[in-house]
Amino acid sequence: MPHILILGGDGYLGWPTAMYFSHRGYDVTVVDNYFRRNACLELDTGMLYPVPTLVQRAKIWHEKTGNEIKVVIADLQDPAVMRSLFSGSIRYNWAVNEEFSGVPEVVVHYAEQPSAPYSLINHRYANITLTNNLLVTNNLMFAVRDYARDTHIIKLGTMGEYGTPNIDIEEGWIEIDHKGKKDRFLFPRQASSLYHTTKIMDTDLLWFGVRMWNLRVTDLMQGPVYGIETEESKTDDRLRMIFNYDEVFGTILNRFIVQAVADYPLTVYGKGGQTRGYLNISDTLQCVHMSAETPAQKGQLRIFNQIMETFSANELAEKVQRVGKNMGYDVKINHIENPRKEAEEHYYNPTYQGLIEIGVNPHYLTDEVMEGMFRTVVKNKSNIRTDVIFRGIKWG
Ligand code: USQ
Repeated sequence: MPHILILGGDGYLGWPTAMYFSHRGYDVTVVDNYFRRNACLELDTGMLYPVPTLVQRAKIWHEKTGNEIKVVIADLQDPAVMRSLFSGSIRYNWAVNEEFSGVPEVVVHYAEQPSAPYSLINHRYANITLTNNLLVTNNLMFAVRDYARDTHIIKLGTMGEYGTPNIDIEEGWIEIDHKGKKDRFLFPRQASSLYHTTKIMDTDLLWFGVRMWNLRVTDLMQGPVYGIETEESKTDDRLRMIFNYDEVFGTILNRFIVQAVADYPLTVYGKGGQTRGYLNISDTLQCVHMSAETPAQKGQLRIFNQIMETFSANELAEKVQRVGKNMGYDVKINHIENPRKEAEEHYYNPTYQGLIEIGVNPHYLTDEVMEGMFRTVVKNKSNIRTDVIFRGIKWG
């Protein structure tokens, strides 16, 4: 059984990824310091439903499937913690078999502060974002360099690294012909928040590690994710992922569906022409899985744009309104002053073929998918707190 290490295993994507790989026969270890849960408590963001701790979920998963997901609760900003995961001196907070699973063949790096608004609340939150994201990435790079040079690093990047340039967005790289000579460079990046800036810096750190020490890295430039369940989470309510609908940690479509159910007018920021590439959470798992199954070469930084289709904020609002109407909800759309500093009308034409070429089978945002999300949200309607939906964290 290949051993996969999932950093940030408690989060919206981390826990479903852990179950997905465990279900497919991988030996899984997850690490988390509960950053997301603590930040949600500190900022009073609310969640759609309570989620058992990581240790509790690993126990429930084991009871139901017989599969073990080993759990480490620790802060990966501490280099000693990161190194222990590769050297074998690791201490598990929960494991059936306490023996070290061996140097991981694959490590998936989700252990980051993932919210653009959080990174711009004020100077303190900007610093937390920068320190956490850059230190964890650097600690990972050095641990792999020192103990596990063959280990394939799959790091979650973001489409927001590219911003919204007025040219087509390539998959990570661009060939530049300059004064009669050609070379290949990372595609120009221009982040739309400090969080996105840390993701650019992560990419640059790992690109350095690839060139210096022949590391093997896949960087997945992911767009905003939507969805509230996966094949594995559906089997037991206690195995569901953390789900946020607040301004800080909720992503647009997840927020809009909750807003529709709560009879809260959809919060389209500004003109609503902001276009992004989106994907279903089940496709995130597929993309990470296919990347793990086809590792990058030694000395290769492989970059994929991890999106399945593009929509503007207006298009998403209209879809939610239409599907909501069919289900008996009178969904209103409200264009509110944009708290962010971003282009509200722009060209957007990214390439996203690479993941399909390695075997990912895309799922699209159909009415059925949205109806399923509505149904799950309705079941938890009594937990929705309308006071956390909009707080107006300003970029400016
Ligand atoms: N938006 C609204 N109304 C809302 C929320 C968002 O109009 O109530 C707009 C935003 O202004 C933005 C777009 O929808 O133009 C997407 O916003 P989002 O909050 O869904 O996503 P974002 O802040 O960009 O960040 C999310 C994840 C982040 C990931 C990123 C991918 O939180 O971890 O990296 O999506 S991307 O957007 O491609 O950079």
